[in-house]
Amino acid sequence: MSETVKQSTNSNDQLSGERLVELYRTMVLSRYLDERVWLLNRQGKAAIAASAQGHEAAQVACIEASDPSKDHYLIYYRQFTAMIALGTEPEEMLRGFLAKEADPMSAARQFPLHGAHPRVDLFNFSNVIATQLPQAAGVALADKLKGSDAVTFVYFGDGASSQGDTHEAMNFAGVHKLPVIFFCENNRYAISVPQEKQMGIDSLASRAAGYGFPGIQVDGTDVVAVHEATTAAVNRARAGEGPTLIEASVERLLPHTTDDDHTRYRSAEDISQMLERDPINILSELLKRRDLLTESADDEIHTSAKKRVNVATDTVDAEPYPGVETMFDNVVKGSGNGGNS
Ligand SMILES: Cc1ncc(C[n+]2csc(CCOP(=O)(O)OP(=O)(O)O)c2C)c(N)n1
Ligand SMILES: [Mg+2]
Repeated sequence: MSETVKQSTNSNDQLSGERLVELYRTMVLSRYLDERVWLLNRQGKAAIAASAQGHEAAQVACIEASDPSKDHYLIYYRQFTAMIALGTEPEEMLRGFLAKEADPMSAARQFPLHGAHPRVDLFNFSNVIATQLPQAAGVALADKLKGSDAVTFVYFGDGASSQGDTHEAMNFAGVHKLPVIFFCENNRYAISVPQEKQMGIDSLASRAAGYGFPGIQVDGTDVVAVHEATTAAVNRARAGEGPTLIEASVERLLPHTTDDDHTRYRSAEDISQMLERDPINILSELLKRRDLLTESADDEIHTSAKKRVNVATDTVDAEPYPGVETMFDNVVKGSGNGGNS
């Protein structure tokens, strides 16, 4: 049932030139903010970060094919760009990374980008991999029972696809034809474990056949191709035809997290090849080829993103940490055993 790798046809996709430039703008902002967080970690200010560098095109294009006014998104820790595309402000992201009092996600109680972000309807994101998939099946089931045509998007990595939770969620969603899109960002690594040591198949999308719904492999560095594939999956889901598995092939341009050094397990050749698949360069070249972006407009996009990130950094750096007296606020306590349950 799975199809081969989709490249953009540029023929029948609905993305206008104007929207393509807007998506590029979001990707560039995400890239600078992501780089800044990495620097803040090296300065000892941000405890840990997982980067979306290399995943930006897949994330913006998928969201672009959705309807944030009604759809649901269950994200994972590498969804930096998706969070921005869904309306999270750079300040809000930084408050999480710098564990400031005003962190909207966990009030500085958890890892950065963990917890929930109610203002943009994002909930329960965690680094316990694959837990979000059965939850997504549940959200989609609720929508189906309510008669809503909302679609649930759930994001995960190639490593998470080996968890039992993933199998259970896809099986359940296939049986009940739930309006859920399983969006796998396959960067070929689960921390240091390469894909060939994680699974005995080349195409993760081919697994969908075992659950009774289509699986599609798409070039995740190609905004137009991801948008086309996701639009088709959204149409299927809204029409009551059930789930789709999209495997977006991306690159993880940085180590797994700020605590990792991928030169210890990736060859120099692997690293130099993946740098050629940087989605920001790919989209910039596409826009210029199509006369949608001039060099000076490109410079302006980069300059304004840098400024936006500088303003956000200065603002949040000056904000207070939570007071010691608030230590037990927002913490769920057990009962009957002194709060140790
Ligand atoms: C249930 C569980 N097992 C193991 C881990 C440790 N762990 C954290 S991230 C990760 C790799 C996940 O790789 P992948 O799903 O490919 O996502 P990526 O980080 O590459 O985007 C692992 C094994 C975890 N957080 N949760
Ligand atoms: Mg991975």
